[in-house]
Amino acid sequence: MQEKFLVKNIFSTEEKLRVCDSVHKLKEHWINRGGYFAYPFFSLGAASYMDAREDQSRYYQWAKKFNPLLEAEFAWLYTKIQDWLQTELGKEVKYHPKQALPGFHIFLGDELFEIPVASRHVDLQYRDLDWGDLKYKPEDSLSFTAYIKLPANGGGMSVWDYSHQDLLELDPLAREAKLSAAESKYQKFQEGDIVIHSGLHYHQIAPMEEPTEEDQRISLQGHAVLADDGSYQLYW
Ligand SMILES: O=C(O)CCC(=O)C(=O)O
Repeated sequence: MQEKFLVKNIFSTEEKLRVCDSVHKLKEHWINRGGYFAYPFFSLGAASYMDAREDQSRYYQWAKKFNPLLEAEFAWLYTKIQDWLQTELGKEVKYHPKQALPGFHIFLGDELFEIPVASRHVDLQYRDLDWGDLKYKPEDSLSFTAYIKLPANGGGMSVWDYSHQDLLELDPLAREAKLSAAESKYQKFQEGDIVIHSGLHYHQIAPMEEPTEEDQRISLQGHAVLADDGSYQLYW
């Protein structure tokens, strides 16, 4: 079965520029995520899929550090996204007070991004977090991305028709083999789009097409769990 995407273009040119300016203003706080090859990939904010994987301490330390910074600079953006999600989802939407606020993925143009360096994954990282007393329905989690700036040749996600459930019984090697053998679909998005999906189909930040040094890919990334009280609780 195919993943369904809800896509709306909600950001004006001024708003996109404002976000980009703010992201660059906070450059000293970008975290280099380029790993061994030091490719120019950064985050602004703590991300559970990278920072809470083995243990939670770095995630919560960074959430404490980055949340006030992000809140001070992007309060208007968080309100806009919260209002939009509430309207689209027909449910109350809250930023969970304990978790990291949705933050930014930042890629600067580099030919290395022509190869798919991002991970192919499903979004199950809520499992790695401490939700305190909150009870939620894991099957109703969702992911959202706001594409603020995209490379000149476009950007989006590679998406596979396989869901987490489809490949659950396979061991990691067999799962990778199955995904590698399968075609993915390049789901292109436009600057200013915000996109909601289940996060439960295998997906990956799509490689860039002939990137130049002028290109940038800046997106706001968040996820949500549906709490038993009927509210979506947002985090990164
Ligand atoms: O930036 C994107 O296109 C998607 C990012 C993503 O899949 C994620 O962070 O879970």
